[in-house]
Amino acid sequence: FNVSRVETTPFGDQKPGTSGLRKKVKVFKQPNYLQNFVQSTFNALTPQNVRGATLVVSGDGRYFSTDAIQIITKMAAGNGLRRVWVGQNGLLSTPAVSAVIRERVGVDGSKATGAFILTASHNPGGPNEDFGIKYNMENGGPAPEGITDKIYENTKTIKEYLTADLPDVDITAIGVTSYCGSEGQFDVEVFDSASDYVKLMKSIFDFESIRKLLSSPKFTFCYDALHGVGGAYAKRIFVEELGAQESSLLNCVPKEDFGGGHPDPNLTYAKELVARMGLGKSNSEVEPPEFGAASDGDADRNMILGKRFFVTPSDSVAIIAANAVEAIPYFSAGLKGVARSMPTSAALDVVAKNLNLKFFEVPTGWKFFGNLMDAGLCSVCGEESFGTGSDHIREKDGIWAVLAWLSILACKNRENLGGGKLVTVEDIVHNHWATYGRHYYTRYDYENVDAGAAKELMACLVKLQSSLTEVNEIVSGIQSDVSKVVHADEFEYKDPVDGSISKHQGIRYLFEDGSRLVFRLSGTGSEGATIRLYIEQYEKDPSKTGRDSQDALAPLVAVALGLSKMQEFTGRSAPTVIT
Ligand code: VG1
Ligand code: CO
Repeated sequence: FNVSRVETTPFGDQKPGTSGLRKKVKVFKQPNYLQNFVQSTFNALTPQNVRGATLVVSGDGRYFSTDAIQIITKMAAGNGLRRVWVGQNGLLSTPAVSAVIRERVGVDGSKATGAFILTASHNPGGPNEDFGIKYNMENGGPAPEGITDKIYENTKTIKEYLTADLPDVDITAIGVTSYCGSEGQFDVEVFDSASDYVKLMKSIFDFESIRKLLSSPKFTFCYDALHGVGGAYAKRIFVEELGAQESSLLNCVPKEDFGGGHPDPNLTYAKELVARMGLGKSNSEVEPPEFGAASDGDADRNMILGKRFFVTPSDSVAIIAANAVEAIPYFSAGLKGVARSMPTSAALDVVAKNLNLKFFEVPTGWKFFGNLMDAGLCSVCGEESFGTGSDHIREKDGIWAVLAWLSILACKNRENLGGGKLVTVEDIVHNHWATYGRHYYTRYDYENVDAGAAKELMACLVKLQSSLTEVNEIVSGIQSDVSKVVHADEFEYKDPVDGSISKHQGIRYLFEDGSRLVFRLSGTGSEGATIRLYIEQYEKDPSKTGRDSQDALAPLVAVALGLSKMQEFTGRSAPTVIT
């Protein structure tokens, strides 16, 4: 093949957000748009991670992925990479990509040094929806800010990109295709999307004990992939390895438009599962399953449900951490430490304190956990946004979280499967609250609001922080029975491993009784702005942990909406999504 240099001009809008570059498909389809970003990324890497290197390219299978894979493969050959690895049909979940970078050995003994993950995660897909791309590093984790900043700088000055005149590669058939260039050979290896990941899961969990749980007539199970890439793993793991019935899988055929849905595993968008679990409005006669779970488009997020019961993601990571050593063989030697993102509730903090574990609070986005894990400081971590994971890889991991919960259920029911009453998801959560107290928690998302108005709202909240007296006057004017604001700031993080500093990571109002209000602008949207409001209140008294969370939090919600003048700025009387 021949390599050519193609002239191009910069686009001004290629700044990666919380998790890569996410835009409408029509933006990505502009001539040279994807090429500019890919070349800017190659130019931001060290030469040994480009020339002669092995690159993984795959994603959640959304619309435009197959075109993107062809473009990137040709550019990889043009930039002197030695080989590209592609999951069959271009499918690899985000956690599977991380596992492949870390664990997979190619047919010729090669190892990958990075990946382009093609996904916009929980955002809808299709010709009029979102596409996304993100680069992951040698450790299997998202590129840190130092690299994403460099990529962005490069996109502002790019003049040319390199590409090779290869024919389109067949990504449907497993196997290696070799091409001969003037500077040497270039291979494309298409491999099974699931096997490396399945192997890793089997090395972490006790599949035999989960199999026993799933085969017990007392236990019923349901998993919804929302037509995302999780479906490519669900059948292999839950049905073939663990013996679940095929009828327990919902929407497990990956589709490039996610069946027209919003592949976000929450109570609003995972409608079918929510109804099946007895949480919807429909009063179905059928008894809901004991356990239900869903994952997002790229299968790194998870939602955990019990029968007519929702587990908040903040509680989920705390409960996994509290039970990991006993229930999951991978952790049997103990946890190195735990971490959560700033807006995630402090449920994990209480577990860390009780179990005397190292604890870290990082900004939103999985990239911040990677350094801690690489340094051996953190085993289990999570985010309130339905992200949970561990140091087995460097991404959050939806199916891992489901297997972690199944492990805990299997462990708690070891003696009960023959006779005795099943310990349910709800029991596990209630017992946890009884031991550690409960963090009432809710998140309000105002999606696609006017970007200017959102900025103004945030600026006002920052300005207000300079006078706590004024803040408390406003607070008591709205609601006399909430405690006082004792501290207000913008969250700033100093990475304990490399010393790097990330500023402006969310506006916090901290109350005397431990309650918190947090405001952030989303960094994953593709249109307008999304305001996220996080509300939390701690209740230690075990007789008071059973309230409805929206009721319990109503006073704080009123304070948050008043303090931020939410309706005045956004024109919205209600959020788009409440979690
Ligand atoms: C959101 C979540 C954040 C998560 C990120 C990527 O970011 O809040 O916790 O890490 O999505 O998840 P933001 O900036 O929109 O709040 V995924 O599954 O979209 O890769
Ligand atoms: Co995702």
